[in-house]
Amino acid sequence: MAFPDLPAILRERTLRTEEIESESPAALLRIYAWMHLARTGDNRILDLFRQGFIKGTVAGGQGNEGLIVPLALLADKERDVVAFTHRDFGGHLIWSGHLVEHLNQYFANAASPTKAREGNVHHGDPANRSLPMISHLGAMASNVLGATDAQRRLGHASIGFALFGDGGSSTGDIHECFNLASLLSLPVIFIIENNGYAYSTPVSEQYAPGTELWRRASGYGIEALQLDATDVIATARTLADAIERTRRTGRPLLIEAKTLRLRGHAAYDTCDYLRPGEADAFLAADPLPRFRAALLEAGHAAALQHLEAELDAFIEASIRVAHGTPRPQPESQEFDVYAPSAPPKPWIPSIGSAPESGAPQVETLTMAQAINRALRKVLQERPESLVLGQDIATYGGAFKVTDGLLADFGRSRVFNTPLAESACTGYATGLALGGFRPIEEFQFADFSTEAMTQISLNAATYHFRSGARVPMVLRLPCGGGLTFGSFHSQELESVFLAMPGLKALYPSTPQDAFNALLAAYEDDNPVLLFEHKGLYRRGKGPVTWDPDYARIWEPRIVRPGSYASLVTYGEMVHLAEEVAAYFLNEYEIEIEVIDLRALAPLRLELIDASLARTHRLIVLHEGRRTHGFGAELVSRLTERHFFDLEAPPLRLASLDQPVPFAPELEQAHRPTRESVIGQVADWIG
Ligand SMILES: Cc1ncc(C[n+]2csc(CCOP(=O)(O)OP(=O)(O)O)c2C)c(N)n1
Ligand SMILES: [Mg+2]
Repeated sequence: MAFPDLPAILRERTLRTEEIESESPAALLRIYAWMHLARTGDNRILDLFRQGFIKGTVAGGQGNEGLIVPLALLADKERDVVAFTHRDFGGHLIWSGHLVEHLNQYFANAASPTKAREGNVHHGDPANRSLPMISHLGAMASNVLGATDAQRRLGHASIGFALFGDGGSSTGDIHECFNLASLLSLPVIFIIENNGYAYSTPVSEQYAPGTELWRRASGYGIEALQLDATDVIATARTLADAIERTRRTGRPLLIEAKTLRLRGHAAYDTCDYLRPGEADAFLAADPLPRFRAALLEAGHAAALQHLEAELDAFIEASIRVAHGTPRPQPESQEFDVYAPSAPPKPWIPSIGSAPESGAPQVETLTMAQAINRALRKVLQERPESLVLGQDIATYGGAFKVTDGLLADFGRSRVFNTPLAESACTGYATGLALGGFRPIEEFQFADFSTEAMTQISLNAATYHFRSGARVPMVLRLPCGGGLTFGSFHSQELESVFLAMPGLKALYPSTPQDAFNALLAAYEDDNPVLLFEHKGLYRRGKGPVTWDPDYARIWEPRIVRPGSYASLVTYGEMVHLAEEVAAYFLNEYEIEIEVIDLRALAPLRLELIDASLARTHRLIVLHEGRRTHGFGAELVSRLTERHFFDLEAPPLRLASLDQPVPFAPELEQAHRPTRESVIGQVADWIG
């Protein structure tokens, strides 16, 4: 069905500063029209939810139109960045798309912007820099920071709008973002939609009485102001000025907007926590009828009547179209958890920074040096690459893996981040959405848990829920055996890979590490690159230009054998080789050692072929046994080879406890040459 024609008044989606300064009637009627559309749309969505046509729940923006409509009209939709909240239906309507497309989202129709994979207001338009929300409050602000920075780096005079509520203002991410935006001097307007409540929690239980949210900004070196978003014209003037100022200064700004939430938290909210008379006071302050009354007073009765009738007919016609739009078909659902990667661009066939002239260049490097070389190559040959992380610039990183990169590539491309893993990962995600390809170093893999939401819920799900790509590499120095204790030694692959959408590589040699960085870099998804700290300087190995570097996504036979297939990865590959050598020398038993290399997506064909020869499976890894990655490997392989196996699979891993500190304790905790030999010998029987 064709989309209903847009009423003439909705064809304009902008508001110029001069128009609001002069209070031009056309501009005021335009603002009113979009407010009316948003309000009536929200109300009709609530009706449709109550009638059972819309599922889940709906959280409306009734009462917030006085803020979001002028803001979205004033924003430059061709270059600015925004992340709307669940109160900002009006903002979505103005930013892009036809009402039917937005309704498709609520109906969860096949043609919805999220392909019906997300409901309610969880859509956006990432191609036009409207970044979709996830439920986790506060999580989108850092994406706005990154995408705004990306726009600025591309030479656009863009600004970003990071919206969140009074409740969201308490999240750690928001505080991290205030600091990050100020530190990096990013032109982002933080807008707190302070409607007095977070679900049922009044602001008196959200932050200390006597404090005010906008005053927080001064501690971060950010200018701030407060506005009353129930006064539409004053709000529009203040916003126009704030936008112009932010575009000019390039500095962040915080606006605390006093706004309203007229229909409670969401469709199911009983609102019985409100104080007596409070609901009436909200209704009395409602910006829409007040603005309408002012327009009537100014003599626009006929125009209002006409536009309301036209808009209401448009809304009903759009609802009819959305209603008749096909439902999603499970059988036709594309399985696009991962973004398909674009065909790789050619690299200069060299491991160095200079084009190679003749014979293949082979150098003997540690793994740390090999990764440094790969980073250098990426920075040299890919202008959209950025390297960021704690202490990675002047200092060269805790493990010196980024040594010298700052000197050669400059601080705009190789830069330190503050100690804020969550916001910095969200910021990197925003950079990736904006056309850059960040490589973020976590000082230790352990600290990536600080960015759990950003990695596994936000970045990892981006493509599935919006179609946008998040190409970024998260470098994770991991693993134990170095007496670093429980918070600097963990293996976190099974924690992250329990969530869909992430890819993961775990190289065990300098050559593989070099290849892995290139392969991870050119993938269009977030890729976890596990780097075992014990391997960084554990001897050297040959590194050369390998045209088949992308084979790193498949396992490799390290050592052939006929008796059993031992599947492992990371530092344990080297231990497995020693164990296999022992069994060959002592018992003439040949164990085939397979280095998995890619933990996600799993490619098991080579292991299938190995098991078809050996009929015996050993899985070895350094992470804990319970819920460890071996559980997945053993069950998948057993499902495929159950009737062929001649012995129960053997699963070797660390103990089910935190990684202990003392060398004696840690030695007993992790698989060692002796413990693995003992367990394999018992298993052979
Ligand atoms: C991190 C996080 N914790 C809890 C929730 C559950 N939750 C959803 S909305 C909401 C209240 C939000 O209040 P506020 O930020 O003031 O926004 P408002 O709904 O008032 O616009 C809560 C607690 C969530 N979405 N995210
Ligand atoms: Mg609130």
